[in-house]
Amino acid sequence: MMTKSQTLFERAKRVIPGGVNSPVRAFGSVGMNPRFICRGQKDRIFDEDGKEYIDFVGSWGPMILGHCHPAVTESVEQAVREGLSFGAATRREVEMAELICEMVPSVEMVRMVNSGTEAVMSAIRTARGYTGRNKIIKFAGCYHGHTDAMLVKAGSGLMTQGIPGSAGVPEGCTRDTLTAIYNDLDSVRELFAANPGEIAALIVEPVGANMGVVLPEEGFLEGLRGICDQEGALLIFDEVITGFRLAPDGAQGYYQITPDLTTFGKIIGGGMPVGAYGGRKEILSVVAPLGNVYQAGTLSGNPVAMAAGLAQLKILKDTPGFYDDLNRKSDAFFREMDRILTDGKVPHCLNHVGSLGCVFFTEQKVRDYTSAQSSDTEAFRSWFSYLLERGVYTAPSQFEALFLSGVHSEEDLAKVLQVVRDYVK
Ligand code: KE4
Repeated sequence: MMTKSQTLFERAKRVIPGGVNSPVRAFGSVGMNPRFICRGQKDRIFDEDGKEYIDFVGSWGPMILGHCHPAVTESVEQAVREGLSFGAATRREVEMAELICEMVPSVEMVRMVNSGTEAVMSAIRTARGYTGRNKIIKFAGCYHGHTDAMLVKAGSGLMTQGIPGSAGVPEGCTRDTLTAIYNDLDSVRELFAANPGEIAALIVEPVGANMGVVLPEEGFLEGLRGICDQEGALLIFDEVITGFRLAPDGAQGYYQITPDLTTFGKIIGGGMPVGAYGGRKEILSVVAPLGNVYQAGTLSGNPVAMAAGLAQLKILKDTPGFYDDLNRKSDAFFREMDRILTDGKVPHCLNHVGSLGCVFFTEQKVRDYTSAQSSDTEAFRSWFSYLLERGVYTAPSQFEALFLSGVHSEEDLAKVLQVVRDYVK
């Protein structure tokens, strides 16, 4: 007898490539069928067969307040009743832009788009338009969405499937994309030396979260800031994951490094399709209609999406101690998980910062794309399925992150740690 999820998956595969609208959802690398989720509530999600899970994916980052937060739901309901979309200027877009500029000091001006991919694509075009240069440096293992120029040694689903590049991307689209090694400043200096005066920008995930979680080592982010200043290139922080997650002002606040441009997504939409890119006024002034770098979008700044994002960001900004509590709770959780795996003599490397974490099954310290790839994906597969069968829903790929939210209860986290103890046994 097929489960409802299996029946839906068979139907989906007939009409959607791979049966999913994003490869990371396919459960391919863990050799299982995806669970079709029908609803969520706080830190729980429920599948079509009535199974309940403690959710550590949280829609890959957006659900930092958990599912169906009443204030977010109410704000969306209100907006929906006024009209879904006008393609005209609206009040909520101004409020959203003002709120992002207030919460992230390095952002003086910001443009809304519909996804993190669009935010990165637009930020890169802006950097090229502002500097008049073409080349871009990215890091192996970092994922910046699926815009052509970024599909070079990318992380996330490409790393999971072992396709560092993508078919359908002509050489001309990636000719100007240079790849450096995360946590290796010399590899960045070499690229600048080999391409003097040609590099428009360097884009980095200030915490790598698409090759599993890889932390910036002491001096790495500061080093990037210094090199970009020296070379007249823009430093772009891709904070689609870390933005409004590590701190109100994201990784740039957490690590106290000021980028020239920042890309956002996920949390700023509260679960609705939203991306944004912003930075210094003089840089954003090149963007049409103010300047001659063109970027547009039918649903950019959509009032319903803004309503969801505004409600979520306001709670994050106005809840006293939200980040201290979330980061303290998460730190304790990951440290205890690490201790259980160490005591159980499970070869692993657990990287975590704030409410982001990842368990690699390797003896190595994971600090870049190569060391991340040393993880035993078979061991990961057994870990993943053991947890899933016991109601713990984590990313179905070694090269993704675990996300905690403000509503993951101490009781639920204790339950998960007990499952990990049982796993180790
Ligand atoms: P979207 O286009 O998926 O909204 O954002 C692209 C993106 C850009 N930058 C960073 C640092 C990102 O992590 C992402 C998207 N992250 C993946 C999960 N690792 C999204 C999940 C998916 O592709 O379905």
